[in-house]
Formats: sequence, structure tokens, C-alpha cells
Amino acid sequence: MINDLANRKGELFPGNIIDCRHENNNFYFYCDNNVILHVKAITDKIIRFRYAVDGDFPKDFSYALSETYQPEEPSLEFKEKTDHFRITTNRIIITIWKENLSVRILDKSGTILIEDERGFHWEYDRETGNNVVKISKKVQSGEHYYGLGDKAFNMNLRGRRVQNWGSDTYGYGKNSDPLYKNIPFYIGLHQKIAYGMFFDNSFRSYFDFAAERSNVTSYWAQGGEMNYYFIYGPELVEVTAQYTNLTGKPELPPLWALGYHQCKWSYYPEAKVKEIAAGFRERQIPCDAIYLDIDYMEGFRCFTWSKEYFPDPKRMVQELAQAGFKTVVIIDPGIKVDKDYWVYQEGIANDYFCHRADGPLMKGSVWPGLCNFPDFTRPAVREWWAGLFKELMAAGIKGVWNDMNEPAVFEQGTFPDDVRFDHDGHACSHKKAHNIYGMQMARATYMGVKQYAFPNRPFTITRSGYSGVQRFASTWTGDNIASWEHMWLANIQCQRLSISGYSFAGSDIGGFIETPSGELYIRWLALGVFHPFCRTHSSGDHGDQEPWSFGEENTALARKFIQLRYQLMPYMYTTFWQYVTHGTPMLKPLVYLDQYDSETYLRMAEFGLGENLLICPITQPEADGRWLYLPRGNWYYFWNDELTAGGKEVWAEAGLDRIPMYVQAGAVIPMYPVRQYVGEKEIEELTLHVYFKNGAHQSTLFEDAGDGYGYVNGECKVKKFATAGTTKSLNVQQNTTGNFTPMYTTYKIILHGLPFAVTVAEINDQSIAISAIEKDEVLNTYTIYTQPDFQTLTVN
Ligand code: MIG
Repeated sequence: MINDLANRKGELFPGNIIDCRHENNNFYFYCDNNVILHVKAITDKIIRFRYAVDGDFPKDFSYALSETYQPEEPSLEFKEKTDHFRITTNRIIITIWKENLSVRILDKSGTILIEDERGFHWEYDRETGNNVVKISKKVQSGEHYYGLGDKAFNMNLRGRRVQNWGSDTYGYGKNSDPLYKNIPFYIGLHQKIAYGMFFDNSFRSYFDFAAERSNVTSYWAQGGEMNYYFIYGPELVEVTAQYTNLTGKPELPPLWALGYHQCKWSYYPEAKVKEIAAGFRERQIPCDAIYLDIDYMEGFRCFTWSKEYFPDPKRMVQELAQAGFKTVVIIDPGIKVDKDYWVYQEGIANDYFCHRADGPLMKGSVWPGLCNFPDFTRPAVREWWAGLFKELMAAGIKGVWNDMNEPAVFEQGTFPDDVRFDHDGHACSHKKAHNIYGMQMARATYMGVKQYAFPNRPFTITRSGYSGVQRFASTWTGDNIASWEHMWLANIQCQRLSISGYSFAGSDIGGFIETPSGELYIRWLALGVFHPFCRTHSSGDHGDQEPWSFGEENTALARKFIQLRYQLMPYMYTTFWQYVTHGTPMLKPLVYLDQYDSETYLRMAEFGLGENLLICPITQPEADGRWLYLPRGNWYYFWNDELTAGGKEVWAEAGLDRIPMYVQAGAVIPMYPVRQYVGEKEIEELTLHVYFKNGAHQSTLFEDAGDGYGYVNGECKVKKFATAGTTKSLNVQQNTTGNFTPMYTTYKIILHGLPFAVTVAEINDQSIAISAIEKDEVLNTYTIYTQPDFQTLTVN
């Protein structure tokens, strides 16, 4: 379906407004041809637009929206003028023109944020009885577009057309589209003002960002409703945060899930799994999780174990656990058609599988051979599915990996269009359910894993998903290739997912298909350790891909980068906590760091991680550094403490033992000692790296037990570190809230970049002997030991 090239004769438009009704936050505009527009002010900044074309709205339903979101009531003013209606919130002004129901939104200074071009229109689809719903907006001057989930395009989407129809895309490439995920949410930026646009429609949808017509951005779907949410920033981070609040945030993962994960298709039999696990411990390369891909099962039957390869899974999983490994297993949606298989029997007995329109069960081949597929859009089926995890979890499994849930089928790629779904009581065909199938599978899996992991936290990972899926599982970018271009893509895809509400993402480090060179593997790993989800995965028909597979020197480098991830764990965990608390994206493209500097608009390699770090991977062979754009402000080069002013391109020296990495001046970066896995030993000392700034800065540290639900009841601690520097002094204040006392009893505070020699030091106004301060002459750092409950530290 092509939007603007379509036969115009078939396109239908709203008529003129003849009536209007207003109830609290809801405004209804009735047109003379039965079109109704329902505008709902959810907050002062989030406005929902929903259109009906036949004089009535169908039942309202969405899988995307969070059930726990509590919007702040807007304050509203409503006026009717001769040719338009006007809804004013505290932040924006919405105009609805009586002629053609056209919409425009301004900010309070009168700047146009969005404005309809042809606006809402539709076309009747004779074949399905659906309306192809469309909307077109004017491109504002200098407008840029970001977002849309896992798209493998340049960061900035202007000039692109993209499609949402989750697909199993083995060996996809740059500009392949669609991919696995369906996140119909984008962010617009013009006049340095950002807004978001979430088109909550699960049918196959398209977005055209000034591609077909350079002055028009439009989007459309092959059925369902025109139903979108406008989200006002003006800051980019606020747009993503609000979208994430609206569609939901995940719960805090167990801390180990932020460790390093090792995967392969497949590690089997048991001896091989043990050998890999031992390989990590022998070489002292930290690792927390090991994965079992489809070969652990009996003939690929979900919820079974191969007796030959894994005769005693419970014992094996326990032994792995004793060595600190959490075992994660894959579960696919296809259930083998096999009369002797209990899962199949239960599915048939209870009619849990999807049917074709005329009644037969939906069948398709996947790994087990011919399969039926659960209808995860039915609550009873999700309950059943959740229950199936009981035994796996009782065997000690700590996480579950959902694959092939686009859904993927060997014959035609996915289900035929006529397959029926319950859709939580709103029966529909595959056309509507396709894009949410994977998400509902992940939801059912999450329910089960959560239930049986209790009182510990669940860990789940999914390949496909729709907006809101971030509530249920982490994700990865699918079947990439061991190439430099794919590493470059992984960087962009993870950032893009992050600004699309889905921060807990990573790529198959080193590439899934083919074998990376040692150099590529190390460069990729150096990037991967800064992604919220950090896992090496590869396909078994290619070479080995463990951190020690590329020679001695590379093994040492792999160890070093993985160790760095473990050292930065409190920083990553804090960043995660900020994401689950405020909806803040964990990774931020450069434009998110400074939208007032238009130099950042087309950049894509550099990204921020959390409050204080800037990373820029090297994605070319044989490089000893790279140029990158450092955002405004002052930055320390992590590796040598060199201070550089941003707002310009800089050269970052980075042989294979470094990744370009900068720390914001004023930052306090918390670090743990290296552990081989989370829980290996108690942390006895927390290191705080304090980076001097002439001025003030604030940093955060979140701490809790790292598992369980104590934090929900306040068993956690939020520490705020305020630094204030002058040319002659530095002051660090610590403010804490919450009830959690970490096990460690010492803070090792390392002061970086002081522009003066320390002669006086005071902690909580008590002076400390200068002889107790260690000075590193090479790096020019000072190290001071103190207690975790210190309140203020001053040096001058
Ligand atoms: O048809 O389970 O993306 O990570 O190793 C391939 C085997 C099925 C695709 C996943 C990949 C996984 C593989 N799976």
C-alpha cells in the first residue's frame, strides 16, 4: 500500500465540524460526514488523537499502554472561535479547524510543533473490510526525525520510508527493513524543540519521513484506527521518558543480568557447557550467564531436555550455579505436533493453539518440524504458558530467551493473514495480531519466569516485540553478521532502541553469522560492554567465539574490557534504575546530549551512557584512534585523564586496548572491584572516581541488594554526589536517602584533574593528615579513604 501515490479517487477525508462535546479532558468533534475526532489531554504535554469514520468508536484497546502509568492531570482551557476550536494546556495550544478537521499544535511561544498537511484520511480496503488509515503532516523547516526501534538505517530518518511488520531477517544488512521489532514511535526535532509521535496501531504500518514528498511526513496502517499520541518535549530526553512512562518500564533486573553473558547456537552436550564455563574461570574472565540454544531440547520440543545431551539438567544447572553461572534457556513459540508430547496434548485438549479462518489449526514448520502455535493473545493461554515454566525454573534455570516470535515460520516467513486470534476478547486476524504476537509471548514467558523466580527477580529476553514490550523482556538485535558494518549498525540500533523506550538491548557481540577477526571481536566487545545487555552469541556452523578464541593477546584484551564492565556495574545499575524510575533512555545519541547544538543532528557513532559517560566505538580495522564530536562541556579522556573542551571534533587515541571514552567534568563515577561473577565475593570497598570541574555538577548512585524486591519497600539507597570546584578547591557532598546499607565499609575516593596541589583535606570538617593521601604523580590523582557515610569532603 503506497500512501501518496495511491489512486486519490479512493481516498476519503473528514468533512466539516458541525458539533462538539467536551467532558473533563475529553473533547469530541463531530463532522458532517460521520467522522469523529476524540482528543484526550492525558497530561499538559501528552495528547491523544483518535478518529472514527462511521459515527462511532469501536471498543478501546491497546497492548502498548502501561497499566500502572499515572498521568498528571492537565490544566485545560477550551474555546470555540469562528473557524476553529482551541484547547490550551499549560504547555501547548491545540487548534482544530472546523474545515476538514485539520489539526495544529503550537508551543506557548507560538512555534508550530506539528501541523496537518492533508491530515487524517483513509481508504476502504474491500479485501479485508479494514480502513487503511493515513495521516500526513507538514515537514517543518529544518526538521529531523529519530526513533522507530531497531531500524538499521542512519540515526536520522529524514528522507526515509520505513515499515513495521516484524520479520525474521537472518543476515539482514544496513537499510534492510522491516526487521524484528515494531515500535511505531518517532521523535521530531526542529527549532531545537523536540516532540514525539506514537502511532498506536499494530497493523502493518509505514512511516514516510519526507521521502516521497520532501515537505510531507506521513504514516499509515493497513487497518485499525488512526490513533496517535503527540508528546511535547521540549527536551528530547523528556520525549523518550514520557513515551516510556506511557508504554511502561521494566522492573529492575537482577544485578547479574548486567554481567557478561556467553551464548552459542549451541553449546551441547553437558560436557561442552561445563568446558566453556570452566574456560571462563580458568582464564579469570568474568561471566555471569551461559545460554542453552535449541539443541538442549528433545527434538526441539519446548519444555523438554535431550536425555542424550543433558541427562540430569538439575544437577548440571546446580553445578554451574556453584561456579557462579546462571543458566538461560531458549523457548520458541512452535509446539511440535506430536501426540505423545504433553505440551502438545494440553494445547490441543484446551484449544490453546491458533486456528485458520475456516477452522483448521494453524500449522507451520519450524525447528521441531510441523508445529502448532499458542494464541498468546488469550489470557488463558498466557496463564497456561506461564505455568509451563514451573519445571524449568525448579531445575534452577534463571532466565528464558524467546526467539522466532515475529512469529517466524519456515514456509511463508510468518502466519497467513487469515489466522485468528482472541486479542484479549477483540477477535481479529493475523493482520492485526502479527506485530504484537512476540510481545504477548514475551509477556506470558515473563509471567511464568517471574512467578517461579520469586523471591528473586526474573530475567527474560525476546527477539520480537511491539511498543510496551520493554515491560516484559530485554532484547537483542537478531541475526547480524561478523563484519565491521554490522558492528557499526549494532551501535546505532542499540541507541535507537534506547530512545524508543527499549534500553535493555544489546547485539550478538562479534556477529552471529560468520567469524570475526580477533580485532573485530575485540572492538565489538569494547562497545558491547557499554550496552545494557552484553552477550556474545554466534551460530555454531562457524568458528569459536569465546573471549579466548582469538589468541593470547586478544584474550587479555577481552578480559580487560569485560573486567571494565564489572567495575562499572554500579554505574550501569544506577543508569538502569534511572530508566526504570524515570523512563530515561540509558543510551543517548549525541543529539540527546545537546539538541541546542545542530552539529549533533546527523551524528550517530558517539553516544552517552547514563549521566556522565560518552562512548564512541571504533568501527574500522587497523585504526589507532578516531575523530569524534565531543559535545559541549569539559571532558576527561578515561584512559589518561587528559581534559578536553567539547563543542568540536577531537581525535581520540585508541589502539585495540582502548575504546574512545570520556567522563564529564564534575562527575563521580562509582566502581566495584572486579568479580568473576555477581555474588562471587562481598564488595569490601567502593571506589568513587571524582573528576574535577571548575563549577558544580551532580551525580547519582543507586544501591540495593541487587536481587529480590526489598527495593520496592525502600530497602535501597540513592546517593547524590554534588561536586563544586574552583581553581583552588574542590568540595564533594554526599546526600543519601533510603534504607539500605551496603556490605562495604570503605570508600576509596580518587580525585582526578585537580588544578592545584592538595595541602589541606577535610572530611566532615575534620582535617585529615596529608600523609594519609596517596598521590599518583603520573596521573595526577589523589586517593583518600573514608567511610561510606561521609557527608562532605573538601580539599584545597
Ligand atoms: O532459525 O535458535 O536469532 O539467536 O541462535 C534460527 C537458533 C533460530 C535465531 C536466533 C538466534 C538463535 C537461532 N535462532
